Amino acid sequence: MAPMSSFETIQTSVEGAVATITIDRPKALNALNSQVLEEVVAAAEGFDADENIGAIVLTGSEKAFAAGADIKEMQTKSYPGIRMERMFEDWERLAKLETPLITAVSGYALGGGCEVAMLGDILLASESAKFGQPEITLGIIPGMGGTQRLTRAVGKYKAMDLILTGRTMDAEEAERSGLVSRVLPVEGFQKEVAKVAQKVAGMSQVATAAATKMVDAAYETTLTQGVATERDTFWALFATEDQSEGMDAFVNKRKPEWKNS
Ligand code: DAK
Repeated sequence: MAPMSSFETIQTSVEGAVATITIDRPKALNALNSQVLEEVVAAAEGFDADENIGAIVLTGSEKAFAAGADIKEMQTKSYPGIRMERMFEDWERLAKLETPLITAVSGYALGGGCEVAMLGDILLASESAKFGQPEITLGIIPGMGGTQRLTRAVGKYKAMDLILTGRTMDAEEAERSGLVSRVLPVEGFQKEVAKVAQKVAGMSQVATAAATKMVDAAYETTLTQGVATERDTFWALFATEDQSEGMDAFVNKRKPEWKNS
């Protein structure tokens, strides 16, 4: 990956086993252009490959996680050019990370911003978060999974309401609808996010990778097949050192020391 210091649209930091990627285009409310995509994916995949990292946080500023794809960059695109360059297809790579990805939204998460937030495994929102898919107001539709992931998260009728009217919903409605994992106070938001991330990063990485894979499988398989695969994966974890360590630590009333193997 490009050296971390050469990133221009994001900032990265590491605290213990938690890596944080912060989208940083304040003048455009963190609108997602091609450079943001390249840098976020490069940083996330770099952290994913780093065995010292147990959780990745993707966040923005207090005012905006991201106000959508960069409309000024998209404005002059035409078909088939947009298709041939496979614009924005690579955002999907975030859904394939093995390391748990926590998306932390304060302020606007609109259009592509909402879709990127939904690529995470855990979605944390500050009380100021505003979610929406306003593409319809631009004469287009969501194109990075909004019609699919939002519908799976909140159901057909709430998704249609948001996608057909372009309205935004606040954090409280988003939590009630099943879009967000937790709503946290605006003050100290990033600190609380870090606590959740540290908690996840403190687990066996073999177990977290298996858990995220299996929960994601719930969207792709039938119940019978999903439950069968879960059981196989569960059995397979009994071949890991971390299963022995976790259970021994419980029985002997001590903290486990994960080997991630
Ligand atoms: N793109 C470019 N610039 C943006 C932007 C955006 N999405 N959102 C905000 N900005 C810029 C504004 O133009 C303004 O820049 P200057 O005029 O100062 O140069 C600056 O950020 C501050 O914005 P405002 O002055 O508008 O700030 P306000 O607080 O008044 O309003 C707002 C905040 C978030 C309500 C407003 O900025 C807004 O409505 N923004 C647009 C929201 C939106 O429509 N988002 C959806 C974009 S469409 C694809 C897949 C998916 C997509 C695209 C392609 N492919 C597979 C190819 C996704 C599409 C989208 O996300």
